[in-house]
Amino acid sequence: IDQIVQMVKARGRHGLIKEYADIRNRAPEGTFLHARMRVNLTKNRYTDVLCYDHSRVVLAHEDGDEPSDYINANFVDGYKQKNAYISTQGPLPKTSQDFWRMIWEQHCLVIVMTTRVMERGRVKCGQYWEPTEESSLEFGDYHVRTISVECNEDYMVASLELRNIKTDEIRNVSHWQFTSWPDYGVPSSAMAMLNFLQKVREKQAQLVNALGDTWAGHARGPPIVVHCSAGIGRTGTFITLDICISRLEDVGTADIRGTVEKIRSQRAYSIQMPDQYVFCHLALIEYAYSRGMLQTVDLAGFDEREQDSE
Ligand code: PTR
Ligand code: PTR
Ligand code: PTR
Repeated sequence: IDQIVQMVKARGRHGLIKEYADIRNRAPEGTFLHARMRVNLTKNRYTDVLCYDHSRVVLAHEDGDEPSDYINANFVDGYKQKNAYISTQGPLPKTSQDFWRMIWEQHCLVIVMTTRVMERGRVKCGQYWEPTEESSLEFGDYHVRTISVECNEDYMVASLELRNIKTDEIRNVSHWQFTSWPDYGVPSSAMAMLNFLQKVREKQAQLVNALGDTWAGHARGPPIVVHCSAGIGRTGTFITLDICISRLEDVGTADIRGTVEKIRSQRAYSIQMPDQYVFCHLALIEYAYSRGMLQTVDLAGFDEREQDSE
């Protein structure tokens, strides 16, 4: 971690922004054929945020007038864990049913939402769950009931009950919404975000434990679903930090650039703004400091503007 601090200090904000530009300039490595199919076009929230074929979450085929296995969602590997996450866009009214179908089919226990439903007067995500207790919504074969809601300064936790109407089975899903993260931006407090992340991990661990040995061989359980509006900027930032923190705790180091590149190979465009890339570095250092892995943090000069050499 000391090396990371040195590296961040040496590059400065300007250097990190350049590094991010390099990552971003690389062409996507994969195809978007399913995302571009005519029947699927309206299932993408943003026409310019498509989903790779090779890592997409394939829905089970269903009978019906419009069978489709497409949702704008990708599996993303975690630290020493394949498919630790599903990165996805904020559900649209039209895709909420598919979203719940995905949760059901992948046996997901925890949903992380890093956007608000409305931002700056624009709808960023569908209301696919009820934010008030003892109310419910129905999407096709799925009934979603909100059992309890806990409000905190920067996040809200809802305990949901997901019922498969066809089979009459019920499962619990824990919904974690971080409410103080502006789109195209970074949270004002890294600590608030890191606390939130820690609580999400604890919840996932607790729910996986409660399942007993159902997940034998997959010690950390089913994927955590992470979404914002497009499912790239804030979602990518959250996942980058989660992976880097896991590695930091395991072996005392982290590779932010490599992590971002790996995530982008599974969910195209992940981490959308230069500031989000910078934030990952600063938040990781803050995390290390808060855990006593660093005695001091000296980043003097980090924000100084360098002369552009071109
Ligand atoms: N054994 C399954 C796998 O390896 O993917 C995991 C699994 C987990 C299967 C949960 C079923 C599960 O839940 P339920 O019994 O509620 O369908
Ligand atoms: N076309 C959209 C745009 O207006 O930029 C795509 C987009 C929207 C990209 C939101 C990223 C966004 O942020 P996030 O992934 O954090 O929701
Ligand atoms: N409206 C978005 C933007 O201009 O930022 C659309 C967009 C989203 C464009 C992602 C490109 C994106 O990814 P990248 O440049 O990282 O390939």
